[in-house]
Amino acid sequence: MALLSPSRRLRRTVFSEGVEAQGVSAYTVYNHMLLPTVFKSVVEDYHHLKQAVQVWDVACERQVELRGPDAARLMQMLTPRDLRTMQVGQCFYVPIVDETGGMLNDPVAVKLADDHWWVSIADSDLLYWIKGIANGWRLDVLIDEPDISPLAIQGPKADDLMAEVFGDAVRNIRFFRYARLEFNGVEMVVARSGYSKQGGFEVYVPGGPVAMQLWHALFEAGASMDVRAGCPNLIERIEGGLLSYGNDMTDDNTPHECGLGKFCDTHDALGCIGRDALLRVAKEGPTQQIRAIEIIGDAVPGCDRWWPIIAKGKQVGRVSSAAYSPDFKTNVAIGMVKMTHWDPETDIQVETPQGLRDAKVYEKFWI
Ligand code: THG
Repeated sequence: MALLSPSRRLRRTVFSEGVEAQGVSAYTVYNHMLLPTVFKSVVEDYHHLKQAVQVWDVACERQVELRGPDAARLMQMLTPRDLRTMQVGQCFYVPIVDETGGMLNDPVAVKLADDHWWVSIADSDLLYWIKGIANGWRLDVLIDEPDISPLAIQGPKADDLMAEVFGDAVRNIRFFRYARLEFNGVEMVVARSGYSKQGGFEVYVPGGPVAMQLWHALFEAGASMDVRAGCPNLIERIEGGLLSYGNDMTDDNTPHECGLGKFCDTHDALGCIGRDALLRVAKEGPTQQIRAIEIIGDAVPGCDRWWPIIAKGKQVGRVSSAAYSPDFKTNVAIGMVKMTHWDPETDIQVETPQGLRDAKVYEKFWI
């Protein structure tokens, strides 16, 4: 593939100089911003993530900030997930749907106060939808993109590394909760979360010199732990069934099709946009759903377009992400499969660029 031309529109991050010094070898574009995808190789990065600890520049997970008396009401209008039990100090994975029940994004919502929220977005321009809703409903809330950049610390040694830099308090942070901790006199939100199944944290880092100071402090403290710069790993995230908005689902899909029905509460009058549409799909059930797919045989190439899923000569779905897994010694994939073929262990075929391959559908992912 040809190179991408850098420009002001393709935003660098507050950590980009650190990422480049650590030898990033490939980027993708996410929320109009650089997101590293490879350092040594996807396979080397994968093994290292599972045995040590990595520091990830995920600044591209931009925050949409809601601030003001109507912030909580607006947040509940945006998602079918019931937020009534959510406390300050918690993070929730929340589907965001439009009026037809189509997925617009699958962010992490961070409740800073009743009248102050961050929506940590996946790759779609959600700011405009949120501003449109707030203005259309004349809500008393300010919406913007603050100068906050998530930095993820992921891997089995993440607790030890973070304890060196932020103190032992990090060890007591529970999954999808956060604490406010200081680094160099600057308070930061530190959450136990992240886009891997290896455990770890996300620090919501304010802009300015403190961002690169934190980057350097993590590498100094982690020298004995073999800390490296890393990034969300394609193989590991498929093994873990972590969905990627724009790849595995789009606004053509409902949360139920994405296996996110458990995050939808349509019984109550929560006032969520798209409730009527979701009520219908919840009642009738989806006719296709995200599944784990094993593609048997040699390593498949990268998946940069849908690969049709075929059974008895007919299309019954499509694969959207695929990679060879060194640990499971097979090709792991994510696909959308029609209900006629979504039962575990159903035999199917996948039309890869290298031809038709035997494959199997599973309900559960690998990790
Ligand atoms: N962290 C933060 N922001 C993000 C992401 C993140 N924004 C973009 C993108 N990732 C959003 N998508 C996801 C997808 C999965 C998860 C988080 C964000 C995730 N899922 C867990 C799982 O499936 O095991 C837990 C879900 C739950 O039970 O609540 O973590 O990674 N800040």
